[in-house]
Amino acid sequence: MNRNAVLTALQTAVLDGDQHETGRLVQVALADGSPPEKILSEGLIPGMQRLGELFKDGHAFLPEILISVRAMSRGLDELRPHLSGAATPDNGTVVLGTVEGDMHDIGKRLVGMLLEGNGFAVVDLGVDVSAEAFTEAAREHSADVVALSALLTTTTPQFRTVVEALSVAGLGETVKVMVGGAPVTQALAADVGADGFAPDCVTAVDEAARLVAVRRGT
Ligand code: B1M
Repeated sequence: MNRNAVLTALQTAVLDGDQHETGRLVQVALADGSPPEKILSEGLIPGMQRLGELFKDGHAFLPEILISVRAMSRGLDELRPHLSGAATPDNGTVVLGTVEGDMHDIGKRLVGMLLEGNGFAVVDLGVDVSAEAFTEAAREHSADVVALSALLTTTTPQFRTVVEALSVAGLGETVKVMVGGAPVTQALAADVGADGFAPDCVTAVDEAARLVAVRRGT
């Protein structure tokens, strides 16, 4: 199989929810010399996106999604050491999490992995994270950026809650807030008072770097 065929097969393995094949194909792609970012953006993510479309159109259901999530997680576990290996975490500290009421974590994990791989120290608080927990972690870790993910239109209002909690805690002027997730737009980010927005995990790295530079005045 050539490199592109491996990536196409990887999409299918995620879509089919075949966790063993997903793990195996990530190893094959790495051994073939495909860059980890390419395995992510042309193998794993399109498989999950295709499933999302099928779900939206009523051709896939929650059980299929859960099985594919397991396969995707297996692929991410194989990829993680290769995305995070080289860099030293001195580009800034990011406190990351999915907001309260929201259990979606795949996109957030991708953002965290790419930030780590690009030299940021990442404190991942997980999913369903309260504004208080974000604020405490930002203070405890002297965060440069608090990065908030939301996948539900019903949970995006939590962005504003976190922005306000940081402000009340006296961190509003120092800590920068970045938001993202499938239903999030630049306009929404501005509306909730966030400092930054990224539409995908690759752009999130550039946006975090921009916010750290603004915060540090560099
Ligand atoms: Co849910 N779900 N889900 N779900 N789910 C969506 C989001 C939905 C769009 C499906 C649909 O109806 N078409 C819909 C939301 C509708 C809306 O509000 N607009 C939905 C719903 C309704 C629900 C439930 C309410 C279903 C129910 O129970 N009736 C329920 C809610 C549970 C809860 O959170 N309280 C629910 C549950 C679940 C599962 C548990 C089954 C599972 C999540 C498992 C897990 O994450 N561990 C799940 C999944 C998998 C999905 C879909 C199919 C796929 C999401 C995903 O992982 N995408 C999704 C449909 C879809 O998105 N098309 C759907 C792949 C991932 C790589 O993309 O997360 O967008 P994404 O991340 C991207 C960017 O958005 C960005 O970078 C990533 C990569 O480039 N990004 C950031 C993400 N965070 C960022 C942060 C940043 C910057 C960029 O800076 C901080």
